[in-house]
Amino acid sequence: MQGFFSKLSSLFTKLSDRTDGAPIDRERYTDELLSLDMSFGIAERLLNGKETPGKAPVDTLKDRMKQILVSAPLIEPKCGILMIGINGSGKTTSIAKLGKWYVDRGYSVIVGAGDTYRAAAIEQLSILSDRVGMDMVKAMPGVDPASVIHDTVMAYKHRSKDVVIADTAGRLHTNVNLVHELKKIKSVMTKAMAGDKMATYLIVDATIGKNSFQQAKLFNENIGIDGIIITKLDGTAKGGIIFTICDELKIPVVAIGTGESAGDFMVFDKDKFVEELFV
Ligand SMILES: Nc1nc2c(ncn2[C@@H]2O[C@H](COP(=O)(O)OP(=O)(O)OP(=O)(O)O)[C@@H](O)[C@H]2O)c(=O)[nH]1
Ligand SMILES: [Mg+2]
Repeated sequence: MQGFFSKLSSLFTKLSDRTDGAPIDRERYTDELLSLDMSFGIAERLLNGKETPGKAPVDTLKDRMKQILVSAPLIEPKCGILMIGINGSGKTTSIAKLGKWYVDRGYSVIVGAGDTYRAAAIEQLSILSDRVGMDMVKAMPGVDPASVIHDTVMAYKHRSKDVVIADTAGRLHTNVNLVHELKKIKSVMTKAMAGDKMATYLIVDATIGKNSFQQAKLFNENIGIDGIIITKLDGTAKGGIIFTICDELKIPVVAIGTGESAGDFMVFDKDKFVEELFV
């Protein structure tokens, strides 16, 4: 298990190494889980409750973890992906990671520079797209982002690409005008996809912790979210936040970002994740 989950992992490994069948020292482990950003409620639910007769306490614990976590596979080509989130959450960087994931599997990807507020945002996406080997559609700063995304989807169709990913400008979930703009982008994109599958992914910065819940709730109510990408897990060393995000939001986590490079990316599968925590 990678560094940022190593503390969580060594804690659970300690538990699974116990062969004496004695009850888990709940107080001690609750404290340890809290120190890794897990909420008190979740730590309690994981460690308390009846043991299942005939089942090792550690297996019961694994079952409980799998019940709390929510995951889903990334959307399969041919498809469109709309990336949304607050400023600096990691949307543009995650486009490079996601794009690389598809390109590495032989799919062709085109991205749309839907953050038309800043010239630097268009430039950033352009550099990342070149590096990963993705086509890009862009317009001058200030152009209506919905029209850029519309043109990007048209190019996806004409060039027979497998995946189209739309970047958007960061925005606060509480900014009514900007959330309205996002709604328009989504509806224009959905229409342009003309029946091809589409997913909206919310990019959540793990280092923000609990502040991300209200964000996600409002974005989900207003825009609709199909999956979450949790970024900057390398900056926390406290993987417990994944449990809290899943439990609060009940929206599947599809992938996690673990660094600034395009390769620092893992798809998220809750069953594998739990098993690996105990290795
Ligand atoms: N350590 C680390 N840094 C990350 C990760 N993902 C993104 N970053 C960094 O976070 C900063 C913001 O990333 P962007 O991808 O530009 O974020 P954004 O959501 O597109 O930002 P806006 O377009 O301004 O809203 C950059 O410095 C990225 O390198 C990650 O998984 N780990
Ligand atoms: Mg950006």
